[in-house]
Amino acid sequence: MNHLTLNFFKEKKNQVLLLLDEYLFTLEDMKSSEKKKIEELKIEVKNDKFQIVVVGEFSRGKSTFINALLGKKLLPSSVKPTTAILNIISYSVEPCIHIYFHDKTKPTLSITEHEFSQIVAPKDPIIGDPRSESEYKKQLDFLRNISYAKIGYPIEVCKNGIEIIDTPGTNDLDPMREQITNNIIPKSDAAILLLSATKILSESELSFLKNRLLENDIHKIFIVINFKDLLKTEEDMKKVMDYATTNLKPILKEPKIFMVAAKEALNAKRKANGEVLTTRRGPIAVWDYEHTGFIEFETSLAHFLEYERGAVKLKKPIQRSIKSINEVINKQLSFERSVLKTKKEDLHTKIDSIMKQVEHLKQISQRAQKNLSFYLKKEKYEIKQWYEKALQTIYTDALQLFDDHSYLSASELGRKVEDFLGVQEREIHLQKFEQIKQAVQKSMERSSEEVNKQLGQINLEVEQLWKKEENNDTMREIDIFTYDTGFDLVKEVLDIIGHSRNYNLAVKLVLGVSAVIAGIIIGGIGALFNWLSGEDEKQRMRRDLTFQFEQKKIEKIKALEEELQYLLTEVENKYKQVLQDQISRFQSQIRQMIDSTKMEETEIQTRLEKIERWETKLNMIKNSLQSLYNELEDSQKTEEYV
Ligand SMILES: Nc1nc2c(ncn2[C@@H]2O[C@H](COP(=O)(O)OP(=O)(O)O)[C@@H](O)[C@H]2O)c(=O)[nH]1
Ligand SMILES: [Mg+2]
Repeated sequence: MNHLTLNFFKEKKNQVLLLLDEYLFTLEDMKSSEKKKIEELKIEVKNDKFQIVVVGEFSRGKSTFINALLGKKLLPSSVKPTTAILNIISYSVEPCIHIYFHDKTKPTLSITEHEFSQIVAPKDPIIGDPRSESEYKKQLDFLRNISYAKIGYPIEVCKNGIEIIDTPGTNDLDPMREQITNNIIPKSDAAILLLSATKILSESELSFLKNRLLENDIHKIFIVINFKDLLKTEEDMKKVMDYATTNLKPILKEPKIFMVAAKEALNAKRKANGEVLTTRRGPIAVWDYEHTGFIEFETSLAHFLEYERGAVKLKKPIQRSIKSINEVINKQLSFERSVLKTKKEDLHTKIDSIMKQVEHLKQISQRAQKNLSFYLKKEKYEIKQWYEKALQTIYTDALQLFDDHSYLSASELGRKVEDFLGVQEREIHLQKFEQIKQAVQKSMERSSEEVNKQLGQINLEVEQLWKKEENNDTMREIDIFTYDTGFDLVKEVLDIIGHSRNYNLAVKLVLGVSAVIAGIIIGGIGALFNWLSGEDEKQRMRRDLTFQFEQKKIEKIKALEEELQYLLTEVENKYKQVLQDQISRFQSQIRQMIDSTKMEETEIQTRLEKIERWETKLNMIKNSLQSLYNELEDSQKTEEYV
């Protein structure tokens, strides 16, 4: 029983991989330097993962729901709210659980399933018993140091590269909310929001949807109403569905809403897998899987992942391969052909001139790199300053709002501040991305002027070889002039960074995981120690809030620093790489020209025939990639009408 399959996507992915192999084979034959790039692209296509994130408030059945998806009771679930941590579940032949700590110098900890359940749900303290209370506090301290847990298990569902992220439950004013909406949901492929059929759409949940999810790609959000089994009649179910639809429509336009009984789905799958389900009172009556609502949900999710995500994800590498083939045909092959057809005395003059130009390019490239490094450092400092100020402003305003409305009840006050923060934090987050983007672009532009000019100059010299040939062979070379030979260094680097797997990973790690956890602790621990103090509620709330903001600011600035550090180093590296690639391309062109001056007429003829064959082959691969691309695009279009 494996409902969640991604067959269409897998098939297309394999076809792309086969075509890339063919392309690589030809590049190998040509001894082209393009090979490295395509090998990296292949790894990227192979390793692509689907991340599904499950979010919701406490006790909505998140852990049970994930267990049901997996068909195995892997995550502990509990009747009372537990202090959860972020869990990342993925496929592994051998079951394993690893705990990662905030402190990166601390080694990861490998633990058993039993130890895991004890960590995630520490036993309640006996209030008044100092030993028990201190034991409890020690356990919470341990939890506080955990960044996230990685759970590997041989689960069918995850075999297709699916990763499931279990997030801690959040309420109003929980800093975790911001992390989930700004960092986890945008980077996941699908987000599942769990609601309860018996407490359908609380104020807090509506506020979460309205204020936090606004800017997200709402297509990928699945609304799942759990606890279907607690509704007695079909009529009740319809009422709950209607209520949810009416309230969600203004926010999500066309929400995908499902109603499930996660606990029953889990039991049905466990039974089907051969597990014997009993309690002390005897065997458990298990629902038919068909009645749990899971089939509808899993089918829709798989469909979405296949057509919308899978197709989108594959289209990018296909486009890049086509671009690469075009470049090889237009730059490498056509170049060599024109060199072979140029008169030898003309070639000698050309070689001298281009060699000098490339020497100059090397010198100014060094200078450009130094300048870039300098400008980026300056920008980094300025972004940090801006960010700190912006955070301070919203937190001050939030406290002011709190004071201005202190006549409200504690819960109304909480909502008021949460609604305000939801919008403001989102805004700053988006501004931050824009600022970083602009800083990178500005710094590169400022340092690239001279280099770009020189690159254009050399390109022009090389191009003149073709221009000369144009007179003899107009038909063949016409392609080159419709093809843009102009090269923009800044655009090229930005393009590479945008595709760089390392960069995506870094952002995922830095923003997605470490920053996230900063949030839970503050919110979670504060809430858990409520029973220790008998202070006036609002006073304590204000103090908690002030403390939370201070901590949040520190953590967020630290996260920004890490993110910038990683990103800016990546920018410098890629910049250097692109420049070097350009220089080596010119150098190999010079070599080709020198070689050509030494060739006999018959050799030249043989070589020209080879070039012809390669070109035909590359065009064939390109056409196949293009039709795959069209097929993917069509699959997305038809999906809209399903
Ligand atoms: N009756 C019923 N109980 C459920 C269902 N799903 C979860 N539960 C129970 O609800 C409680 C909270 O579930 P849990 O998965 O720990 O929620 P989480 O805090 O959101 O992770 C547990 O006692 C579960 O057994 C369901 O579909 N039906
Ligand atoms: Mg849970």
